[in-house]
Amino acid sequence: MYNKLLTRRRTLYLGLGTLAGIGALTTGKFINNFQQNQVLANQDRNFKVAGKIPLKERAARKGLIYGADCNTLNLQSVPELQTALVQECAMLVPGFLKWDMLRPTADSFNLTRGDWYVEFAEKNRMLLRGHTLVWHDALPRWFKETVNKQNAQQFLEQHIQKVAGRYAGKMHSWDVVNEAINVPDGLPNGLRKSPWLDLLGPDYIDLAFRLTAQVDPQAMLVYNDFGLEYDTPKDEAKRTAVLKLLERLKSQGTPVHAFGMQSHLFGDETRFNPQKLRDFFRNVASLGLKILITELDVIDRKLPQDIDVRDRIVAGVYEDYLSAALDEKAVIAVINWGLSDRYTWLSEFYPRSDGAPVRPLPLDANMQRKLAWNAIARAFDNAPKR
Ligand code: 9MR
Repeated sequence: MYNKLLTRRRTLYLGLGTLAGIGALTTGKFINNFQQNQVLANQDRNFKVAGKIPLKERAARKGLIYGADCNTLNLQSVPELQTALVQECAMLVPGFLKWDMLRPTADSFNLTRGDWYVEFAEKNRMLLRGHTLVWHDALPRWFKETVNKQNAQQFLEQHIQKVAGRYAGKMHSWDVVNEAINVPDGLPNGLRKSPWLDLLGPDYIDLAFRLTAQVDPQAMLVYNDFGLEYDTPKDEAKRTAVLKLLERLKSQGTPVHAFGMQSHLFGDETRFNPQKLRDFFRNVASLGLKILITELDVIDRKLPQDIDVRDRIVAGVYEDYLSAALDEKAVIAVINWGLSDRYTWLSEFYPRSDGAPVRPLPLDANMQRKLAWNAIARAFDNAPKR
C-alpha cells in the first residue's frame, strides 16, 4: 500500500515535472534539482530492446567492437564476472597495466597478472586493449627519487620494450599516452604539468608513440583523454587543445592511429550538446584517426537515491551520448570502464553522500542487465553501419 501510494505520488510529480520541464530542457535552466531529475528521468521515454542478444553481437552487426575494462580487481577469483564479460564483451581491458602495478621496484617487472588476462582473452577469443604506457598518474613511489633528466628516456624505452614487447602482436590497441592535456595548467599548447614533461620536454609524446610502434607494429596506437564531453567553456578549450595536439602529431609523422575519448559522463550534467560532439569527432576523424570510446560510465553521485529514477536518468544519458557518438563512422569501439556495478572505481572516487551503492554500469551488482544495458543495446541497434 505504502509502495502503491509512493508510486502514485511519483507519477503525479513526474507528470508535473515533465510539463514544467519541457521548456527547461531546451533552455538548460531548471527551477531546482527536483524538477531537473523528474525531467531527466522522463517516464515517457521507452528503453525497449528487441531480443536478448548480448551487446558484443549488437555492436558487431554495425562493425563496432564492444568491451569492458575489469579495473584493478583480480578477475581470476570472480567467476561470475568472467562469465558476464565473456557473454557481453568482444574486448577486454586489463586497465591495470600501469607503472605502479607492474613495477614494484626500479629494476623489476611483475607481468604475471597481465599474462593471465592475455591467456583468458585468447581462450575466450576476445580482443585486448592495453592501458596505459605513459601517464602522469599511477607512477610507483620509487619513480620520483630514481628517474631524472639523464635516465628518463632509458626508463621509458625499457618500460615500453618490456611491457608492449611482452604483449606484442596480442594487443588490438594501446593507450600509449594518457591525459597529456590540461589547459588550466597554463603551459604552451595546453600541455599538462607532468613528470614526463619535466623530464623529457614536450616531445615525450612523440617519443612514446615511436617507441611503441617499433616494439608492437601491429597495435593501433591511441592518444586517450577525458573531460571533453560537454558544451562548457572548459571542455571546449580542452577539445581545441586536444585537436591541436593530434594535428601536430599527425603533421610531424608521429605514429598515432586513434583517439580515445574516455567518456566518464555525469548523470546530472545537462550541458550535453550532440552536435558539438559530432563536430569534434568529425574534426578528429578528418585527421585520418579512428575514435574509440574508451572508459564509458555514468556518474550517479548527485542523482536521487530512488533506483527507478536513477536508472532511468543514467540510461537516458547513455543513449543520448552513444547515439550522437555513433553517428560518426570513425568510431570503431565502445568500452565501458567496468561492466558490473559491483566493481567500479566510482564507489571509491565518487561515492554518494547518502551511502547508497553507485549504479553507473550496464550490469547491476548481481551481474543482471539493467536499464543502462538497454540504452547501450538500443544505441547499437540504431547506429549506422560502418
Ligand atoms: O579505475 C581506475 C582506478 O581503479 C585506479 O585506482 C586509478 C589509478 O590507477 O585509475 C582508474 O582508472 C583511470 C584510468 O586509468 C584513466 N582515466 C581515468 C580512470 C578513472 O580515474
